[in-house]
Amino acid sequence: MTGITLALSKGRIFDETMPLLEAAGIRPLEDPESSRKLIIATERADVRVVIVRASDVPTYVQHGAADLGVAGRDVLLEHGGDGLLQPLDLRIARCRMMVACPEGFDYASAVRSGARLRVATKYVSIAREHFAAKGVHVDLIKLYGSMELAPLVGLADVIVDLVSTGGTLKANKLVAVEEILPVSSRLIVNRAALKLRRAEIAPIIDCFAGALAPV
Ligand code: PRT
Ligand code: MG
Repeated sequence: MTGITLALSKGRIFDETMPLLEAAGIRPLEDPESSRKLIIATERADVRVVIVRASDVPTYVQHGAADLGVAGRDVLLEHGGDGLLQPLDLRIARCRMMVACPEGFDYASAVRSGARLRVATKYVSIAREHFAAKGVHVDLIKLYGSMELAPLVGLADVIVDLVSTGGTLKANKLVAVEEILPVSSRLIVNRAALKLRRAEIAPIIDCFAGALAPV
């Protein structure tokens, strides 16, 4: 038996996946926040967890370096789903992908005017698709973080970012003006691994499914 590798990111995904792992009897033996280890053993000798950046989880699973992973819908939409199955919405790390702009900005008129809208975001594919569907011409400006700053210093008219409490927007005098899509994290599985090692991997998926609260 080769064992099963599960890819997780530190922070909210690890924290919110933890109760599901416990319910599935695969509690990690170390906390990635305090341990510097990137490979963490679990209570089950045949299951290990690897700690990677949130946006790298689909890459590890797609290439079979991990059999399973947990990734946000935002990350999956940006990465693309090649070689991946998404059997479960874990309904964790929930937030919303939103368009936001400075408090005084007239978004409705800007969109109606037909002029090009300058959009700063980490989520270029999601933003491109959203504005294309609305028929709005955009100049996309790719950022890797702190999107909230961009409209404040004239880099962009609006941003596309995740919002959960709204506290970050508020602190920067920005307002959400449009929801693009609701986001939660999904269990993802390497398609080939599931086919070849179904007897090992399918029960893990079932454990996650069983650990979810009824809808
Ligand atoms: O942080 P790092 O650069 O390593 O990577 P990451 O930001 O992709 O990872 P992480 O762990 O921060 O987020 C992992 C996943 O959590 C994301 O892919 C989302 O699916 C999900 N998630 C849920 C969120 C949020 N809520 C969230 N609020 N990811 C990010 N945020 C950020 C948001 O971008 C904004 O900067 O939090 C800020 C807004 O929060 P509020 O509460 O002020 O509205
Ligand atoms: Mg983050």
